[in-house]
Amino acid sequence: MSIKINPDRPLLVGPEKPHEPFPFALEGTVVKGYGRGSKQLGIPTANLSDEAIATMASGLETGVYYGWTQIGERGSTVYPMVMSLGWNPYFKNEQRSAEVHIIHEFPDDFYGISIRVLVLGFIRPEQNYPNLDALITDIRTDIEVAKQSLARTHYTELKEHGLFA
Ligand code: ADP
Ligand code: RBF
Ligand code: MG
Repeated sequence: MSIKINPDRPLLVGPEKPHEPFPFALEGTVVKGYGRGSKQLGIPTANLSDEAIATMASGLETGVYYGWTQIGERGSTVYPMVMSLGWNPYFKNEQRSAEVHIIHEFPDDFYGISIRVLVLGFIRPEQNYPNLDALITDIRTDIEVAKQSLARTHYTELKEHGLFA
């Protein structure tokens, strides 16, 4: 597993304060995906149910986003996240998917649980890659982008958004 990040990419992405269509809120359920997130990439992704994908398809382009997320009960801990919305060209998926990597280590899986996502910024379009290592390097970089970009005041304060209360 590679832990490289791409030194040529900026780590601060988006304006000082989120603006339309952000913050973009969605709720759904964690469903079974294709079973290759954690195994192949070392980056597990909570795949969202079709209703949540439909909500987003109406308001967001495909691509990679950052924001905050919460699983299970309202009022519980809010974590930073990166989300891929799209067709996963590297794996040649035929259906649109939305996958959230929560930037936190969990001891167990949480399939079937409710998930709330507040999308705050666009990072980049989806890309195809020559190999898996290149994909992982870009996802590792996305995680750094999310951490740095969310550390700004107008992003941090949105952890208290009504979606999570
Ligand atoms: P699948 O293809 O079924 O989505 P993954 O390999 O992508 O399988 O693993 C995703 C599952 O791992 C999630 O549904 C969740 O239950 C669990 N998981 C554990 N830690 C995390 C995390 N930090 N972010 C997202 N999912 C996690
Ligand atoms: N898949 C792609 O084919 N191209 C991408 O650019 C891409 N970017 C991603 C960015 C993030 C932050 C995450 C979590 C996933 C991304 N994926 C991308 C999806 C990846 O292929 C997916 O996690 C695997 O299909 C495993 O489920
Ligand atoms: Mg997954």
